[in-house]
Amino acid sequence: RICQRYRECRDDIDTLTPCFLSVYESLIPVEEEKAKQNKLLQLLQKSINKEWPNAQLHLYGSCANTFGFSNSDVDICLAIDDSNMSRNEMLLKLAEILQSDNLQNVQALTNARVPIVKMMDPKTGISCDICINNLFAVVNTKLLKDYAQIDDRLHQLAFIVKHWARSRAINATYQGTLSSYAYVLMCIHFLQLRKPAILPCLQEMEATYVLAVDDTECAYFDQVEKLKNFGAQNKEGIAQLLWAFFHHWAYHHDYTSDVISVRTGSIISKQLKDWTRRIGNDRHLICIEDPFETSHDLGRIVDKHSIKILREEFERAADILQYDPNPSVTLFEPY
Ligand code: 3AT
Ligand code: MG
Repeated sequence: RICQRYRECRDDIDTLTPCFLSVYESLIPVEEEKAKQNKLLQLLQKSINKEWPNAQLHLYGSCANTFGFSNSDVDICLAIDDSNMSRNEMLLKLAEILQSDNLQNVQALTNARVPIVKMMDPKTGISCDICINNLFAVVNTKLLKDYAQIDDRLHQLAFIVKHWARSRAINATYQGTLSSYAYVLMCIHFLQLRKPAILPCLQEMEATYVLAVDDTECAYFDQVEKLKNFGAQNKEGIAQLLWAFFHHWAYHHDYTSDVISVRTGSIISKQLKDWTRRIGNDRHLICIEDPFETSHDLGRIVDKHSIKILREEFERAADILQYDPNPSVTLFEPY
């Protein structure tokens, strides 16, 4: 591993950029897809308002943070103020409303970390997860969307990394691998640390957006249109960045002591977070700090077995970008 750490990137890396850009373009959802999602949202809003006139639906996750594929699920948050009902009662009632509106596979998952109702719209085939009053998700969705507007290379990198993770079957938290949200944070952090930096750290800048969620103040600089030229001094193309991204996670990241933190735009220590040992099911074998729920490690679901799989996949990807004659194909070969 040591000798691999210091090797240089292949000479022809920039000639690979056009191939990766066409992979990226093939992943961007078409406008019709968005229109279908919005229509479904309006229908749901209507049927929910019959029961709860003041309730509001918000899109979150990849259909609102701009990192969605055309076949991504639609994540919806129901914002409602009903002090007469517990959240579980609301979830069960929501499931009832949806069922009577002929939505299919309606399931209330009341015991999940973020309890949700799952369902599928038979007319469009769109699957949805609906959570209740989860404002953290709405705020972290906005943060990701705002970062995406600063430099196009974040979008390119994150789409390709998500596509790679799906192709290689390492994008499933229930199997101990990472969520899409975690992969996008890894990309943002990586671009914050490039030299010169491609992304700033919005949470370290003067706050222009502030929202209190429970007892946490979520604050950051959100006037991103003023930051359009932020990364201009860095001329790296997407192929070079992919090479460096996978190299970082394969050969440079210190898994024993480092936590990546988009909130601070830096690496912080596991010691500082008290994430050095296993507590219950949280193992902290790869540490990704949530930008707002800072006691939350997005890597905590990764176990002894899946960390090995993840690291082997990072190494495979780094090696493909280094040596393979056709990396924009080989990288995504199904697992
Ligand atoms: P897909 O395109 O659906 O794969 P996504 O961005 O919708 O990507 P997820 O489905 O993993 O990502 O998650 C949906 C949103 O839920 C993203 C983020 O706003 C929130 N979220 C997911 N996991 C966490 C988490 N562990 N902590 C806080 N928020 C989370
Ligand atoms: Mg989603």
